[in-house]
Amino acid sequence: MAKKNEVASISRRNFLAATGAATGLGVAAAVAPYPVWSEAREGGLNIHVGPGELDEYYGFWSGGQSGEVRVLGIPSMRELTRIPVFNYCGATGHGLTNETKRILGPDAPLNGDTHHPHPSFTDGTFDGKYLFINDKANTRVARIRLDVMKTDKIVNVPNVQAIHGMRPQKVPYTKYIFCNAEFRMPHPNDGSNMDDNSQYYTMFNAIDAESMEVAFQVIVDGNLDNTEADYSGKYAISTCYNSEEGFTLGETMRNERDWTVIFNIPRIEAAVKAKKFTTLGDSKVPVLDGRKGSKLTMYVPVPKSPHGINSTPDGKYVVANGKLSPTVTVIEWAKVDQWFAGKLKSERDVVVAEPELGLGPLHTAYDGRGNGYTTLFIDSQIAKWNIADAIRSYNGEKVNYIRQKLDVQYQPGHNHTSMGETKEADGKWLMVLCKFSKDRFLPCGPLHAENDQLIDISGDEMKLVHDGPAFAEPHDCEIVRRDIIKTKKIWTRDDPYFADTVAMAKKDGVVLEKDNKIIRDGKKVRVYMTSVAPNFGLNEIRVKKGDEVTVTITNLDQIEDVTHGFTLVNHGIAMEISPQQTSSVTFTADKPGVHWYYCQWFCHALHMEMRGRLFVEA
Ligand code: CUK
Ligand code: CUA
Repeated sequence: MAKKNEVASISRRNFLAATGAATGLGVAAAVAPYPVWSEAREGGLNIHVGPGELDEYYGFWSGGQSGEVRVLGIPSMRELTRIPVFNYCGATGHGLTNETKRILGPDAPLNGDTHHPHPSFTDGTFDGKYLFINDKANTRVARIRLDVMKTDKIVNVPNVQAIHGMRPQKVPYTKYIFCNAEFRMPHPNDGSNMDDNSQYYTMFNAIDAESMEVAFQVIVDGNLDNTEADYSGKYAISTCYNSEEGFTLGETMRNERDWTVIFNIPRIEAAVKAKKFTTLGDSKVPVLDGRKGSKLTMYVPVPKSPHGINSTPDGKYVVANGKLSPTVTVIEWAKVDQWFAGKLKSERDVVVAEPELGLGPLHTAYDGRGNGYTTLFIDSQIAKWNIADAIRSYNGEKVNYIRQKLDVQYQPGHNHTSMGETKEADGKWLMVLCKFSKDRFLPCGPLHAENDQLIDISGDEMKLVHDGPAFAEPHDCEIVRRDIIKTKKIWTRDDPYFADTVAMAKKDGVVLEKDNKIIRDGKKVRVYMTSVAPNFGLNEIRVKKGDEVTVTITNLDQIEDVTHGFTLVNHGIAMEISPQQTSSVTFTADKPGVHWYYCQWFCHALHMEMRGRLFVEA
């Protein structure tokens, strides 16, 4: 114990010396720009990130049924920010401002069910540009710009219901976001044939990551659960838990084997180019038939209702997790090449191992040292197993491929290792997202938090080091090295996020960076003003009852962290205006009288005085 303390105090002293140098001498900051988290600790990694220290990783968490994305520091598990995506956010005005309404589209529902946050890739690793996230509830996919951590595009996927599994292409770069529509539905879905199962199907979808338009859709047999991309850029692979094409629970559990379906992307692209596709309804998206017998797909039978699907960081294998079978199925990509080249007889010939791990395997993560870490939902455990040994065992050798089983609290779903979804898996941290937390936290009524558990996997043994409560089922997360993410400190004036608003001001002859003006255009009133702590450019706005009022505010402050806000009392109006940002909101002035507006972000000693009056004449 004494020895442990000594180690801790030495590393602390080193840390203090380092910060002292950084703050004392301006030049030192170039070498160590911020106090760094120190890795050393006897018998494992250090999870303590002290005041003023910065985490080593960004964690991107799905916000589950809240419809948002959360950003955490790892290993501290401090919540750094929340990124509103499909939800309404009362702090930033996401869902309310004109800039965010343009992104959400007309009549967008303000709920979402997010599961799978995934950063964009270049050459098999994260490039820090975008984060993508699905909305199962309303069949959407969103893109978040990581430089400002704002949602910048949302696409409604047509002709399908419930986008669930989602992964970006890893190689050569994220050209497509692959995403599964989970539920089969009748086609056309216009009420004409609701009972005829033979008219039901679902589709695999590819979204162009730059334009965020759907590039193609592929009809499949069965349904689609999770999906994954390979490390050659040629394939995507999805799990199907309903090969029975049943509607009830009993029906979907009948078969001992369901399957994974592999999509041959070059062949699909060639078919699209050769115009060998149809379209559905009003949609122009190319639709291809990838049902059994198609040259575009391959169906690999795997036991039973598989769920998660995860490529190994060495690029050689992909693992389908059995869920209702105690096994996971290891598929070798090189053999998939052979099958598509007509060199293998059976689809099962691509399977190179099927290790038995325990009850309810859902998802597998990797350490880059040849081991898999599989969540066992029913056993409430993580099984650490060796991939090479599992293959040996499948080939008849007597080897034990299980390395360790660790209890987790309780019922884990996804798990993720640091950088583990890339070729740069570094084998330091494992995050396990447990669905139940029961006795782990102070009770807060019947609805319990999830429990996100941090496990040190740097040594031979897994060590549980932290419990992290999380609201409304995150499902999934990503752990990204911090040097990959490069964020802006303040907005730049030419940012596309508010370019449409800037263009509208230009039409009104307004220079946003200096003008404070009210423009009347029939029953429409456009108010332009600046903000500089602690002042709005206008303290009075006069309009008439029934006017449609658009308030556009440009924050001229250039100092990092001086965000202003605009809240109009009793109107449900509030928005964020960060340094050098322009934000706008439109509402109807339907209540005669005086209504105060104020800055709701504490920005200055005179922040309370940053306010003005809206006069609505009867
Ligand atoms: S899913 Cu939830 S535990 Cu939506 Cu990726 Cu597996
Ligand atoms: Cu501006 Cu508070």
